[in-house]
Amino acid sequence: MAEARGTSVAVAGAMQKSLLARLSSIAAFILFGATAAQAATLTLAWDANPEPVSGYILYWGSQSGQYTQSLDVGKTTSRSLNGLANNTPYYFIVRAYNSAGMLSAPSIEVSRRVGVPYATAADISGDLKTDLTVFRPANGTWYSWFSGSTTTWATQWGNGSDIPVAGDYDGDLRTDLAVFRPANGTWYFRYAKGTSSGIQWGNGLDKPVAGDYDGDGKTDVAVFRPTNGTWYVRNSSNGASVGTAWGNSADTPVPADYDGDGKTDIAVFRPGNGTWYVMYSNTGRSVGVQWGNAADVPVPGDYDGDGKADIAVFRPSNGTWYIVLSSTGASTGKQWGNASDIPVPGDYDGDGRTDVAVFRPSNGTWYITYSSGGQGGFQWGNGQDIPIKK
Ligand SMILES: [Ca+2]
Ligand SMILES: [Ca+2]
Ligand SMILES: [Ca+2]
Ligand SMILES: [Ca+2]
Repeated sequence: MAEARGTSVAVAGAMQKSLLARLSSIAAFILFGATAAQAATLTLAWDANPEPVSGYILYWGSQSGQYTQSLDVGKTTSRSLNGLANNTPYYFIVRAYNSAGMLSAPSIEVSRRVGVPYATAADISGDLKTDLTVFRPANGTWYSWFSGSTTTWATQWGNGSDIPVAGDYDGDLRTDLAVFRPANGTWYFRYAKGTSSGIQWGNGLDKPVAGDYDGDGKTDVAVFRPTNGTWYVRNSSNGASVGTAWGNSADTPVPADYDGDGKTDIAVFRPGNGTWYVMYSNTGRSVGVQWGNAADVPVPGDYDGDGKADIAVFRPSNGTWYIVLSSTGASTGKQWGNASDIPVPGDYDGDGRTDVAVFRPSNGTWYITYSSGGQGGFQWGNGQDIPIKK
């Protein structure tokens, strides 16, 4: 029950606000996501068009921009769709029509994979808000402060030479503590439910790139091997091992769901030419997008809340975030942070949109600017800690 409630809230707020801000003449569009508990059903909702309308038409399909089905839902601003296929991505738009039969321009496209859990990054407590969490190498302890509460929590897991690789490995919508140990190429998991396990995957030269590559709602163990530019993924759904050559030794892996089909896409940022090379999981198509330069830190996230990761960089030299919004293609710049800060994008307010945020080692403070409005500063951690962002 908790899963269904939380997921709905997170997705809904995102769509509404992002659309209201930009598309005043088009129906704003929100989407209440399905979870494993309410499979094959989605509820879509949108704001009334400001001009007089006679009704609205929903369009959807399983490929971005290709809407194979539509439904005239009349003069209403929400609709539940039943009978959608589980483990299938759906892409939606909505248009208004008036008494003359004129159609409004389409809304932005929103997407959701049906019937799988959608965890929030670095959400230890499971309320679908990113929590403030640091891993302290000095004692191998994780310290978390749950967003919007006074609750704090600490658990020892890992040691000083481990790389934290938090994720929702069991698909219960709570982030599990996990470390990758370069010394033996082993991943050690401490699940939110209290159990633990380990698996050997990768070697000491590999970069861990955990993500949900097979789209079952559970984080998959994965490494990028710089020596041969190959990604080695272990699918959580069936244990299969998949190797994909993508990138070279100088690249920074930037896995995220850029096409919004619910599967993490293999992607690299190449500092030498400031180009992002993304392989879309839904179509197999690949693209190269020039965005950023060699000194920038890649910070992909879903800043506009349309279900697709946005290409983005943090530029330390001027403390500015440069983001390309996937919903419109528009780019934005936001000054937030300084050269010594560590960017920690996450959804701290739980509205389904990634918030711009930094961790400042010099004073152990998190500075967050919320997508839903307002800002916050929270002292949590110290200069030797590693802030957790996924
Ligand atoms: Ca998975
Ligand atoms: Ca994808
Ligand atoms: Ca997006
Ligand atoms: Ca947010």
